[in-house]
Parts: sequence; structure tokens; C-alpha cells
Amino acid sequence: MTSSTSGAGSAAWSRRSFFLACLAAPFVRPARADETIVEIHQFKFAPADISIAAGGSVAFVNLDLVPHSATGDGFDTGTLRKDERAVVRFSKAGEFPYLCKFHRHMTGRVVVT
Ligand SMILES: [Cu+2]
Repeated sequence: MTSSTSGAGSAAWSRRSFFLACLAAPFVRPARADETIVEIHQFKFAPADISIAAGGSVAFVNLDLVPHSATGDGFDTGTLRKDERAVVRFSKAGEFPYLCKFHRHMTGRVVVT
């Protein structure tokens, strides 16, 4: 009895799951292999200290209500408002310290190898 409806039921369920997955996608979308995410949250860069391979990118994502930036020698995300992100590509090896130009106690570092 119930087996006759299970097909339709699971189809409806999977449509609903697909719909929910689409809604969730922006939040759970995995980073590209060559992209490292640094979240800006509660006036901190997290993780503040990262190491990437030359040619890789860092996506800075502001989760705070207030604007932030990631500003270093040779790069600047510009002002990032809530939920905005900026991707910075690092092509040369080296150490790239940066800070938030609005809150200079907020610091981080990208080590490119
Ligand atoms: Cu800031």
C-alpha cells in the first residue's frame, strides 16, 4: 500500500531537497581548490595567518555588520560591506601582512610559497 506512493513521495522529497540545496548553496559552496577563504568576523580575520601556493587566491568575506577591508602592500580589497567578498590573487612568493584600513588593530598575514 504505502509502496505505491513512495515513488512520488521520494520524487517530491528530492525536488524539495534540491530547492533547499539551491538556497544553501551560497553558504556551503566549497572553495575552489586554489582559493582560500578568510572570514572577517567580530573584528578579526579568521584565519588570520594563512599559507598558500603562488598563483593561489584568497577570498576575503566580511560577515560583520560594519565595513572592513584587507589592505596590504600591493593589494587592497577596498571597502567590504556585510556579506561582500573580494578575491585577491597572489602570484609571487613572499609574506604579505595586511590590516583593515578602518580598524588598524585588525591584522593578518598571507604567506605565499
Ligand atoms: Cu575593520
